[in-house]
Amino acid sequence: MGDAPNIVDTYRILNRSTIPAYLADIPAAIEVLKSVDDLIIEEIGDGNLNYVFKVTSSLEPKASVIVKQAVPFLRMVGEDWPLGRDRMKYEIRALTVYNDLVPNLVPKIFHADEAMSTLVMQYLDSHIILRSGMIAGIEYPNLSQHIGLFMAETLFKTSAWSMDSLQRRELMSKFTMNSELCKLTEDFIFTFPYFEHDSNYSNPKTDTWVSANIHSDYEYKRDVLLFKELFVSKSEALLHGDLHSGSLMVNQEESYIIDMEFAFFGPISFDVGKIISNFLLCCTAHYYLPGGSSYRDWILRQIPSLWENFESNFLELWNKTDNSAMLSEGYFSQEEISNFQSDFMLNILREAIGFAACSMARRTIGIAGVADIRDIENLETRSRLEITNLKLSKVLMSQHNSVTGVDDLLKIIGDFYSDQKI
Ligand code: ADP
Ligand code: SR1
Ligand code: MG
Repeated sequence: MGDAPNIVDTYRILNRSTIPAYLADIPAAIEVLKSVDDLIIEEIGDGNLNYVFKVTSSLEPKASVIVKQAVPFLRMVGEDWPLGRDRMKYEIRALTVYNDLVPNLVPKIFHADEAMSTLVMQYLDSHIILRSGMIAGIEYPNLSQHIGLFMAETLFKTSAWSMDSLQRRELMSKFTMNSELCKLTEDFIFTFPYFEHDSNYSNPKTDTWVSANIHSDYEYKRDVLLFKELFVSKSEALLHGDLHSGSLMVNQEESYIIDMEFAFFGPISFDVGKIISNFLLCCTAHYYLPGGSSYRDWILRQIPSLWENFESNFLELWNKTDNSAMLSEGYFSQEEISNFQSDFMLNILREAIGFAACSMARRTIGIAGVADIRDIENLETRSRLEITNLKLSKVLMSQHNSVTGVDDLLKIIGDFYSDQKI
């Protein structure tokens, strides 16, 4: 028998003292920072899972890079909740795919280190997290166009409608083991919020309503279970997997998508539904936040706009594709394909509405809330908005299958808000 391979685990948790030496060996980072002497290093992570450092040159105060590292636990809970570091492997792989497909919509990679679970990337210097911008009531003129384009390019081009069968299965194999993060989604979006669970959030004013109207509503919970099944079983395209307003960094001209560690092959509608739900959560919040009706109207206009941008770009890409795992020249006529496409897109919309309903419920009842609502100090006000979001979740869930287009969705939402005394 030969010697066992000498496998050395090089992983160590980085901190402000060790980052300069780590970056010293990374030419692309040195090119930005010029030197690793006297770096200004701040931990700026506000996410739920990882550590994110902004590293700035003392020679050029405008030159910064981001160092993002996964640690072997869930940041928002602490070391008591172990979580494998593999998530960074999938973030690196997905960001690499996105840099090929949509280079203007994602940060550039300077260094990707699976062994250290670390990504060194472009610092987005004039952008803020979309959630903060929306809480502040800022309108972004190009946002829905960028989100629609991002979803169309990434979801179509990693689907069987676009890719060759063998290449696609090879790409899928690089994401199938993102098991722990898929499990987090299965638990925290589709399971724990729908019964009494220790991890759930509690607002005494909301809890009674939840137990009478969510935990005791069999039909609603059955529909959630059907969406859980869809999430678990439909491997349609490479998803971002966590496309909410905390995963976009924006300014008036540009939008960047970050934080793709939940990437896996799942149902296209999951990404679409998640982003729609985050617009709705913020819309409800602006019944209390100062944006008022004019900002709520702006938010609601973004939903058809992002859908239409997604749909038109997705179909344009499809119509340029003759051969793929699913398509062969001569197989279907253009008219037949057009009919098929209409049904296909409608099905994505309906599924997206169901996923949006689940996402609204989990952000209200589950551990990981949204600042739009959870940062409201007055528990009574917060509860009113929470119950509004849960009622909207139920309306969306019960009506998702009757929708025949995005205008119907908008009407359901508009009618819902006008019936409420918020
Ligand atoms: P997590 O995986 O823990 O959710 P995120 O990827 O969402 O972490 O990053 C946390 C925060 O770090 C973001 O909300 C943002 O403020 C900041 N951040 C992340 N990536 C960048 C970047 N490329 N440029 C500037 N800031 C960033
Ligand atoms: C414990 S669940 C943490 C959540 O944060 C991420 O942003 C995902 O949405 C995940 O579900
Ligand atoms: Mg994250």
